[in-house]
Amino acid sequence: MNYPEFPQDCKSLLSKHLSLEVFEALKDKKTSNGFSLEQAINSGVRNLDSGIGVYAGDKESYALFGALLDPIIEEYHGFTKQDAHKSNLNPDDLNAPNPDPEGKYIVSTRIRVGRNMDNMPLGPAISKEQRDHVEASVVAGLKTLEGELSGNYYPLLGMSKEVQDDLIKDHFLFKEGDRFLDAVGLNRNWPEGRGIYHNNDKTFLVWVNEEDQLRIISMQQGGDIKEVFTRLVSAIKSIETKVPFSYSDHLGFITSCPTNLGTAMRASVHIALPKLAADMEAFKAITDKYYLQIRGIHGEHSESEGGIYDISNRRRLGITEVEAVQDMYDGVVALIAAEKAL
Ligand code: ADP
Ligand code: DAR
Repeated sequence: MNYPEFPQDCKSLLSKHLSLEVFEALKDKKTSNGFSLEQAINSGVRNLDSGIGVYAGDKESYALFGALLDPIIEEYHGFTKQDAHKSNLNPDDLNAPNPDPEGKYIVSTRIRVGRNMDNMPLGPAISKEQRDHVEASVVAGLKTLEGELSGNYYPLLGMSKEVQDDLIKDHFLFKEGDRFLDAVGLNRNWPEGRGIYHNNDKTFLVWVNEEDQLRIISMQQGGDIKEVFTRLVSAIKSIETKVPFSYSDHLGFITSCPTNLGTAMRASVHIALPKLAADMEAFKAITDKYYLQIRGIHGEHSESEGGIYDISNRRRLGITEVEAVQDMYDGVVALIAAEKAL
């Protein structure tokens, strides 16, 4: 493999931190699952518009390719090798009365975490047999859930295109054919081994074997962020008794993408801010201040529609789950105040 040349306008953290020295030090290394540097960086090499451009093939990748991943993790999360991750999944510690009880701004709230099975490769390095085993293990665990969390599993294999398209359109199911995931081998054997579990109300959902082996999701209309968080915590605590999660004291919950390490949590609202949207400088000054990320209405790499934005916490590692949700909540309160003032 030759040292990849990135164009001047490439902004990915991969292009910034893959010096020739780091490349030479890592280019011939492979993890015990056979995952190489070339595989880890292929997404950023092929997709020059990547923000990060690198994925891990297993927990071991984070140590073996640390010369490249550590500076990327430090820059994205503000988290150094000396820092230790911490967790707090106690909803009582969240100070978040509904910031929009009249429903004038917040359309819906969604909080998700990524999880991967312990002692298994991550999606980029997993074999078909291992991925099918993960699906079977996770689904067996999900089928024991009770009360509000009880539901059904719907494999992608055999799902009608109409049902699949409706679930995606209504923000419940992951998109297909993501080119960033494709380039690191996360879409191999698609759609086999993939699917979605959800309860009847679709307020609790689990994606199986997309970017991570589990995406545990709580969502509902409106801005009752605390209720969404409380449901998610209850689900995480039930599932973890059935499925062992990959975790490290330093990096928290292990995920395929370094941006999701730690809490692996993204807490978001779909929120209508038409006046602020007319002043993106003021909008971004607030989202920067509260460590927020702005996405479009159909998630990552999508555009806003009708002045509605997906606003979520950007930090995931080195802060607790309560702090991640508090980041989002405090930012949303500030955004609503700014919208009201305009
Ligand atoms: P993630 O990586 O957190 O799963 P994506 O950005 O890929 O998120 O979005 C996944 C899906 O979740 C998309 O359909 C997106 O529209 C939907 N979504 C994200 N946040 C919300 C929200 N607050 N309300 C409703 N749907 C949401
Ligand atoms: N395509 C990757 C995505 C980075 C963060 N989003 C994830 N993991 N879904 C990029 O480098 O832009």
